[in-house]
Amino acid sequence: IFFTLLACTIIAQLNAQDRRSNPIVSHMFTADPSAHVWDDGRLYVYPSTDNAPPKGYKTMDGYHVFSTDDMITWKDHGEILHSSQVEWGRKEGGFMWAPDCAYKNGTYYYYFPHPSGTDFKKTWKIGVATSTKPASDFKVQGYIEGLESLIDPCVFIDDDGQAYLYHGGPDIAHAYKLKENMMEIDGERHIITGLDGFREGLFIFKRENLYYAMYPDDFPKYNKMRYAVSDNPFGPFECKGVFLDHTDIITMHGSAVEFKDQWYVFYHNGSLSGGIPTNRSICFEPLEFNEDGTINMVRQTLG
Ligand code: FUB
Repeated sequence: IFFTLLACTIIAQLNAQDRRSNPIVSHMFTADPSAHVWDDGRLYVYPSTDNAPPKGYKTMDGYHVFSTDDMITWKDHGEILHSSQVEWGRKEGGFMWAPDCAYKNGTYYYYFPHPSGTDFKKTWKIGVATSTKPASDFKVQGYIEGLESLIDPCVFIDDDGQAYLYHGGPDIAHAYKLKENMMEIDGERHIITGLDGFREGLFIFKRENLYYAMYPDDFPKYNKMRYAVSDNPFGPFECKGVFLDHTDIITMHGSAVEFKDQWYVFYHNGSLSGGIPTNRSICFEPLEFNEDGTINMVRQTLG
């Protein structure tokens, strides 16, 4: 009986792995996945939305949220924010690029890059919307004052409760402490060093007292995902190299999270559109760490 039960358990686990498939969203185009596990025990992914062709990065106009409790079945919570709701945003809309979400003291803080003027290169702001729920009822509160015009926010909260804001791209990353209100920077700017070949899309996580910075590099034509480590959230970081090879499109952007005792990396590719760079799709793979904290090369799966 014991061996029969063991065999059934192993087969059930293998089936669960077989039933997971990439990309995880197939009814629309999604990109830049930022994954988090909240207190309700579900894993939430906050991506950006790509439009159907021939539209491009300029017309990315709203955000959906997806969640799961088994890494197999994904729920689309619908659109949670649209550029038309951003009063301070550029009047032409669009440019709702890679977001992130953080949770503190009963509030979910949703951070999104968006330009405030027609000259999108010089007017990027990091907007903040808040809600008491992880996937609905977000209201835009404004933007974080005092930042340079950079994209791709990431908010990391350390074990002591201190929140850090990172943003960056192209080619430079800045970091700040955030005040308790999660909407104002606290203290001086730190330029993050050691991110060899940094392009954009910085994501910070912590595992066993080591801070990991994962980021798309500037590898020509097709960006790859590299990582760097530090014992301080402001760095300096030490680059450890590529752990996720390039996909079929130029951009790379993602996140890493632990869920039910397994680490995962989220990223995007062009598998649903046949490699159209502005019609991306979010995927995930298991992430394996070695005893010394290094990350094994990730095997990308499709279908
Ligand atoms: O999705 C729009 C932009 O493309 C993101 O902000 C970048 O990280 C890149 O993925």
